Amino acid sequence: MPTISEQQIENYQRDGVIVLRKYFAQPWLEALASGIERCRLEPSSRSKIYVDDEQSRGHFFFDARTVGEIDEFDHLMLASPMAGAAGRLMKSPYAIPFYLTVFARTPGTQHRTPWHQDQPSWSAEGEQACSIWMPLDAVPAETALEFVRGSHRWKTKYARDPFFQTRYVDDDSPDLQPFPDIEAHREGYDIVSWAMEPGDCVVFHGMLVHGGSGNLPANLGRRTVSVQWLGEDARYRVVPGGDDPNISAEVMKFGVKPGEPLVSDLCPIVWQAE
Ligand SMILES: O=C(O)CCC(=O)C(=O)O
Repeated sequence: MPTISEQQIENYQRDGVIVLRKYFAQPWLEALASGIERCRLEPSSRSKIYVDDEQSRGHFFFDARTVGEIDEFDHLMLASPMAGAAGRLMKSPYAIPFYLTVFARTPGTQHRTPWHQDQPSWSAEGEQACSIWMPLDAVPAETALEFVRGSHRWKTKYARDPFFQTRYVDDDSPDLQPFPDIEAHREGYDIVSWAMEPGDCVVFHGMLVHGGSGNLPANLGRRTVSVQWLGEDARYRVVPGGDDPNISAEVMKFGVKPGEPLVSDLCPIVWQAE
């Protein structure tokens, strides 16, 4: 299993994001490509077509899958070196997978994912929460997913762009602030991103502001999986207006109650610190 150094842990804790180079070998990439194919053929009720305009702006498919739905995704969540990276970087004694998202764009798709934070829409609260974003295609710098370094410590939860599921937009929680216009004031933010190769991945905190990953050239598509990981301090919460994607319904089927750890057959402990 690839190792995670103390320096990498410190960098992740400080910046809220870190790139891991050559973390996954080729067989993982091939299996995930076939998992994405299967997912596209049999999308779940959580799937979305964000863009469908082959002629000009391309096609952009999204889905979210839990453990027990697609074998190739289960293998990544339950038996890959991803869990160890998540647990070590979150400084948690254990890591549990929450769910996996698929972002698949056809060559030439321009549409960027809007700037957002993930965790305000998750039915899991806690500091030990991260996503690991793993592209199966090369990521040239000008098409990269971008991150506002250190924004996981902002302590502000922002409302989301209507691009995302409308149920969440209806959330009238008083603590959600209007999202700042980062695109119009990019120079005011510490924005970082990385050109990547298949096998690399980026780990980022659940509260880190991020967006992008569009602007694709005509000869390059983008298939990505992003796994959401939780640690020891994570607790199940009911999001007013509904979580996005809707994982809450599944969590409740496994008997987890609000305020409890999410550890269950849906979110099993797959890595523990020695
Ligand atoms: O790949 C993308 O377009 C967005 C990824 C993302 O927002 C995530 O993984 O949380």
